[in-house]
Amino acid sequence: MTQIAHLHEALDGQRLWDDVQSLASIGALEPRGIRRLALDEADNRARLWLAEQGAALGCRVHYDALGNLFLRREGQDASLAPLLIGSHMDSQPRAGAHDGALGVVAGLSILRTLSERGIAHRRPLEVVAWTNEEGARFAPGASGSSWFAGQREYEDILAALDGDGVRFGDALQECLTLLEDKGLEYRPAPFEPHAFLELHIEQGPILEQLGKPVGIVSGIQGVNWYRIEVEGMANHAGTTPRQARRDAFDGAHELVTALKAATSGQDDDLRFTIGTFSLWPDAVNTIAQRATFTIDLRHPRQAVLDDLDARFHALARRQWSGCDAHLTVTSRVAPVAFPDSLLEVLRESAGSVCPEVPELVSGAFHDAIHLAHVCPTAMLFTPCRAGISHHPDEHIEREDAEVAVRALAEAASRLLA
Ligand code: HGY
Ligand code: MN
Ligand code: MN
Ligand code: MN
Repeated sequence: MTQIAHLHEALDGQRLWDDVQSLASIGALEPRGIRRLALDEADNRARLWLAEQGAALGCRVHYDALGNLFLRREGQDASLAPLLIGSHMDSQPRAGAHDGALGVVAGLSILRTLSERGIAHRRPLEVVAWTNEEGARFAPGASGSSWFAGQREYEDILAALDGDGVRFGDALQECLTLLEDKGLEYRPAPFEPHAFLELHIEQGPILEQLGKPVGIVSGIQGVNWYRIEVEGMANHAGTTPRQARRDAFDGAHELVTALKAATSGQDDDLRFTIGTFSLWPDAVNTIAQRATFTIDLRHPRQAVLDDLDARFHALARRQWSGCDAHLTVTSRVAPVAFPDSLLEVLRESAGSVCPEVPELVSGAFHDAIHLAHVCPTAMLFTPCRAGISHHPDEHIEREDAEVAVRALAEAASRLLA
């Protein structure tokens, strides 16, 4: 019987890659990429696929009140808090196949190895797929993990609406009913894991530039999301004289220019993104009554986020081209630094499969940003080609993924033993 100490060598690279491809086929787009928006039909099918894999390995499959899915493999001492490994399976609208998915499949491959090789371990292991990490359909993101970690209220999450006016709570109820009909075990309440580990693609260029298959993530930068509505007055595009116009597009344009100017003095770590912008009533020959846009603001230091938050609120209180602005903070997540005790386990583990493993701070948020508030948490990265992500061209090399999963397995073996 294989000992837990040899878990990472026992892991079957081909099965890992088969699992990557199986999950990638759910919500696949032509000619490439995937679409699995939170709680849509494909995202729910991915849950059923994962549940089937777990059941076939003898795991107990639970889901909680947010639709987070857990595959549990008992250890010799069921009273111990489980090691939790996982990530998310929901995606951006036109995404690559590995953002989040690789971290779930990595957990599954460790479960598969433990089960098929009959490896004994003291502590239980749970592999998790968190609900709505991306926030692309229902903002803000990381719904499942933030609720599990007590960072967001259940009712607030359920009230979110998607672009078609569908309420998160209604989409969630469909998902929970599906899981119940499949006979999965409902375990509503969160629990305190022993530790949480997440493997994720880097979604940046650093590891590829260093030529390294794995990296240790020491923390995640903070992220604020805003929605801004600029209110003018609709009117005839051709007859309304200049001085009588209250054009919401002009107002938004001026306000965006001022917001960007407010960030100009910041260091190069700052990230300011306007990813959505819409006009209403959205007619070629009608002056816009309303302009609505979002801001995604990120920085490793909370003080910088707080300073810009105050400036953004001050700018939103002014008039712009005769229009009023209304700023709503839709998400504020503080930066986190992972504990050195767990990073040390990752250094030793990753160091056993790869020399000189680099360490970096994550530019993207992950479910780990919330789990860090409930248990020792840390992450591993593996490179994706040119750092491209949130795009169908997202690509990982099988060999890199395998090294990174073996590093994760080695860390798991130390925490399960
Ligand atoms: O936006 C993010 O950082 C994550 O990929 N959802
Ligand atoms: Mn992700
Ligand atoms: Mn993502
Ligand atoms: Mn390739």
